Amino acid sequence: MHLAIHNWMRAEPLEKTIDRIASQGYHALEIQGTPDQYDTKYVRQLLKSKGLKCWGSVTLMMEERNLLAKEEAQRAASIQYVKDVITMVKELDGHMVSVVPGTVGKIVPDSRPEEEWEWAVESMKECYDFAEKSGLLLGIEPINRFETYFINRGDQALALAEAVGPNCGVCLDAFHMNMEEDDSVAAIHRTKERLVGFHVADNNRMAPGMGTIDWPKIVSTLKEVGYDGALSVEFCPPLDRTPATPYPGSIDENPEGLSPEQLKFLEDHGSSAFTEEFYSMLTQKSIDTLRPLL
Ligand code: LER
Ligand code: MN
Repeated sequence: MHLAIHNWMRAEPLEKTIDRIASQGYHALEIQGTPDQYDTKYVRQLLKSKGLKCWGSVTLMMEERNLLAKEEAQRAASIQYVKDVITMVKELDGHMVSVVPGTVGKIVPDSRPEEEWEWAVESMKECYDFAEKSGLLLGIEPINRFETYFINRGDQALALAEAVGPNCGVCLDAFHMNMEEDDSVAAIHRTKERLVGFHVADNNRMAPGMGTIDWPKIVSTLKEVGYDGALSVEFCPPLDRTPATPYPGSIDENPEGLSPEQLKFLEDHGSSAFTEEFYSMLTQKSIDTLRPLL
């Protein structure tokens, strides 16, 4: 197992992110699914120059992106988006793509369950065939009920992965599991054959070690089931606007380079823009908690 980190949680130049994570001792980046934004030749060089790898990417299911949308054209555009993310990861010599099938923040369905399931399977099959040809793995990621009504638990992701194809994987996320699973350890055991990615944040979505999740137990369970991929750090902190805040000055009042869509995406995760100092503290805290457990 090795340590990776996502970069969608704060808008900043990739050079800055890469410098920080290299100096803190991370091994890899799970790069945000924004293929339009990256020149892969340049990013590959940048990673290499700091001794880092690209582990994979995560789909950012914002705005109209939805693999089980009612409208066929919307599904087609969402499939093309996932294919573009796969191509980006291939060009970065990465390994996998975590796929959230529905739009983040869409918590009310607008079609019948049978129809949606069929659309989700069809869309995922198209993405899967493309990933297979590219030599990459897909991991369907369950997220909590306040971000999607569709896939919230490992068993649901497993059912979808089984309907999609023999190599279709599942990506679990300790933060979401803590909210939705009856037993996270048992869920890891049930998913083991298809586990291709694992995201980490604590129960309050702060850095691992800043909440109540039993990290030694989670990491030893991953070892027990033979998971040998990345632990991808993905905190997305709540921002305290009251005088009770333990982190005064953590809110970034004038975020640079944050588009309205990205801001909405952060808000749909219960977070917002935060300062570089706060971010660096969280990336450091994550590695301090996890590195001794690897
Ligand atoms: C993505 O990995 C995730 O965990 C979400 O909350 C959906 O973007
Ligand atoms: Mn995740």
